[in-house]
Amino acid sequence: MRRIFDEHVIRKTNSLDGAWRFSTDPDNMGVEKEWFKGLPSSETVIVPSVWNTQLGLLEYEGAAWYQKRIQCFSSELRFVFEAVLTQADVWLDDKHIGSHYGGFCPFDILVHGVERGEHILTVRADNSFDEHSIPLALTDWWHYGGISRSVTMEELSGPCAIDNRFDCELSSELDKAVCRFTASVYNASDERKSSSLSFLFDGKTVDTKPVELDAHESCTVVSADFEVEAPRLWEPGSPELYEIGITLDNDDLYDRVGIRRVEVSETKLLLNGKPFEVRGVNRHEENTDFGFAFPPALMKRDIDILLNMNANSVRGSHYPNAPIFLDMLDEIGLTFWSEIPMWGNAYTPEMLADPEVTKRAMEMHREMLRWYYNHPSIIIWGMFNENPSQLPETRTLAEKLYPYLKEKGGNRLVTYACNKIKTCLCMDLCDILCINHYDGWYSGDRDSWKETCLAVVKNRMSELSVEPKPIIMSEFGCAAIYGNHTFDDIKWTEEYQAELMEKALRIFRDDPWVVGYYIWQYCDIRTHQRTLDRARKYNNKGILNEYRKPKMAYFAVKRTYGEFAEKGAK
Ligand code: ADA
Repeated sequence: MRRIFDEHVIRKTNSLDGAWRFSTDPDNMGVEKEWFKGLPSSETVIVPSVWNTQLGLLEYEGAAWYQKRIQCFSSELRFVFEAVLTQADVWLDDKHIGSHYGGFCPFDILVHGVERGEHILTVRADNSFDEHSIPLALTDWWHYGGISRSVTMEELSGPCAIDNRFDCELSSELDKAVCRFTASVYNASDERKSSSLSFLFDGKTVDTKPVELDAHESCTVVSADFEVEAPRLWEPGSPELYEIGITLDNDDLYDRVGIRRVEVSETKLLLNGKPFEVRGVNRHEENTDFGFAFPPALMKRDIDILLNMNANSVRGSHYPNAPIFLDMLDEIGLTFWSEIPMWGNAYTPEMLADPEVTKRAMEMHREMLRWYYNHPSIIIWGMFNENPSQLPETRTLAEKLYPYLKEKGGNRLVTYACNKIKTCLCMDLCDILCINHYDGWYSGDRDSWKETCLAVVKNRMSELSVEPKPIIMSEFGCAAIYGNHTFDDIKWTEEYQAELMEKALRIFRDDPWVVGYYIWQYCDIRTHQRTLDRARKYNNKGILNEYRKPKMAYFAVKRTYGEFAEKGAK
């Protein structure tokens, strides 16, 4: 995968980014016509990218095919796709080798018995919707398609490490951590093979275990627990990372982890035992010129902007972000909320009760944990955003997701973004209550938050007999068109937006239950013409425009966050 460090030193990895041949398939005839044997067009595109940024394809929705000649020097291959929107089917020559649903999580495909030499790799990407889609056709972002993140081919041999999960529990005094690894090992060979597997932590071998596997068999190996005395803790301001690794006779896998503890205590949020105030932004990993194929250099620029505005957290609204962005956050010390793209009110009771929708939601969460588990920056898992949580069907879904994420998600808080503050049925199924509310825009005014939002939320909690818990204001804001100024106090202007942000933040900070804020939103984003009638076909609630030019609200938030940071968490 594309990381900011080398995942492998021994294993041979080849980037398949770069030029691929490309054909759209508007009549959906590629499978029948066996396009994996050769595409009808000789057009070239650069992967990663989304097809919508090609002239003429902005609104193209459906299937498109990508094809590339590859050279293999090993008969055992692993292809890692970091993201294909949304349904992917993959062929090696004329053999279908795998498929995957969900546009924002990596997936891998193991292939064995490949003849050395030249082959054709083909990917069919399809971003059309069906009745079980996650997300549904109604979204407040552009519906891009294509191979939007990097592709890698790895050459495997013998037993090799495919996944590596690191767990640790800190003592109550935070002066000792008990840690363990869980590795999944695959025998990429046609014979029974044995190997010696070593777990490395901070440059030292902490355990070694023999593994013996039949041809193409997998197993899970758990290290013995080991102790880290006086661990250097990960937190914003001192993002201490440890290098970890797994080595086998002929293979290796490296990662970086942090030791930290996030928890709630009554209405407080604690990071490493100290109150933590979330000064956050909602950020779509989207750019007008690149869509969801967001270049790492621009990620770094976004991080510089976030640090400049005194933020300490990002909500990856509304889908898992690129792994390399998470690497950057781990390293720089910004916290992150990761969620699946289950978005909005359009889910009907029938859809929510449909076992296929539940299956897809569960699978997306399982994948998010698989690929993102080791990132210390992730302190929150989000189950869904603005699902109709007044419906018993949403509650039934949350009853499945919440315990799953608590049990399997490591030391993280689990939540969902709620906008049904009067009628929500799920307020007990989260560690921290996250509220999306738009006073001063869709309802209320810029001063009304206490009565129209905070009091209502607390009242609903007491109606449901839910014990007090911390509240995060997970979305609030209003649209302002970049450069639209006024002497009058009117919506859509930079002045109105700046005042709303500052007023809202101060009201929230005064409430003892509110421990954090994610402004909606970091920057303007393209949004779909078909679904929402938004000015310029953009969601204009960014405090930056789509080219990251600051509006007045940016400076208001920077000033207010800076003041909060100076005063320290409540
Ligand atoms: C919701 C939603 C966001 C965005 C926002 C808005 O809260 O979660 O994705 O659509 O509303 O701008 O109205």
